[in-house]
Amino acid sequence: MRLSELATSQKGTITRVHGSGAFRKRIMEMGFVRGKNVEVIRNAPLLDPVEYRIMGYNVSLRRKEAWLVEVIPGEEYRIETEPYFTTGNSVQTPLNSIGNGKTINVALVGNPNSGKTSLFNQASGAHERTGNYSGVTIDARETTIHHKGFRINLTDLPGTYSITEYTPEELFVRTRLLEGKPDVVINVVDASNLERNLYLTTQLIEMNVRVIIALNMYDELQKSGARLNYDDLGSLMGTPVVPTVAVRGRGIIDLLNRVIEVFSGTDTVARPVRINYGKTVEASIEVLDTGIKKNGGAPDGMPSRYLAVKLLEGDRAVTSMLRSNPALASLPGLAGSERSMLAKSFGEEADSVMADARYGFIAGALAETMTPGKNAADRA
Ligand code: BGO
Repeated sequence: MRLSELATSQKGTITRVHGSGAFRKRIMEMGFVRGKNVEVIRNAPLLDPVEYRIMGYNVSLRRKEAWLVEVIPGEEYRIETEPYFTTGNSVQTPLNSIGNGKTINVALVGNPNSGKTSLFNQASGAHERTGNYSGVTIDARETTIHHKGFRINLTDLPGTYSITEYTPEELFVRTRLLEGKPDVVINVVDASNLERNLYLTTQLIEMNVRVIIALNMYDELQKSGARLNYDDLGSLMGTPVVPTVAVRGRGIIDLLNRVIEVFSGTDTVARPVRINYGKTVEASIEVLDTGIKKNGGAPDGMPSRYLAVKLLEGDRAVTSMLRSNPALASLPGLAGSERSMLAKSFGEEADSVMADARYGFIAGALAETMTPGKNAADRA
């Protein structure tokens, strides 16, 4: 049946997402993927939109959008995640080389409401000055912090759920990361809603940037009774994890210490990891990655695997960037053939399969490191 057919308070398990383009990708990134539980918060007959709860968030969808999501009623129904989504060392060099200077450029990224502003204010308030500057239409705040003999330029980028291309904020964040090449990225995540927040982290991992996770709202996680071995989580994801309670300024100094260690290459946890999409998708990524490398390589030192992944997902910004590059102009066509082949093989679009894989990667990492507390049921 369709999601729009569930009544208020009814729960369901998602089996498939139909539709195409931006809408489908967007809701998949919000967590509407195969196997996830969803609950109807408010569904009044003939009224739009309908409100749902998924992965600890309330999301409103228009009725005709909810009709594109297939569900099985009930939350007992479990769809097992493929077990092969493991990490492996990446063969690619990170976007940024190890630093040896005394100035560190750090970008702050995270979901809205993860506590990014609180963290930025605490970090800057304790130090020297805060300035504002503008992007094209979007503001990013900057501050300079002096810590242990280093000058840390901290830029607060707009809050986003994903780093794709569907909102100006997302594109702004992506461009600032790929072109601005900060030395270190601090990814602020809401510890009380890890599964959803770590989706953005998987995208950062794919960009091959040096990431540190600020495990914010750690107080909320502790209050819920959940237990998390955050050191192990960091090892699995190749990103150091530092618990913080930004509103109280807790953990900020540890975070800055870790920034210096990652920048200097002395951190033992930080390493590039690869999200494994499974044999069939990996073969398509390999075709595109090799195609990019054979034709002069990725522009501006971008990671070729990242571009291959984006091409396979049908990312319009990456597709048009490569089309305008004579050496790489054939790649979007090749990606189209690979996408068709994958759609036949999986019975669903490549971007669905890949969003599934990212959530599988997160689920695998959390299964090994976290014991959920109360209120966990609605996030399953
Ligand atoms: C309100 N722990 C807890 N418990 N809360 C935190 C933490 C933390 O570590 N860090 C931030 N918050 P932003 P974005 C609020 O504003 O920094 C809280 O969007 C309220 N406001 O105080 O704005 C923080 O920049 C009324 O909460 O996040 C803020 O990423 C009642 O998380 C919220 C309760 O933080 C978002 C909270 C009128």
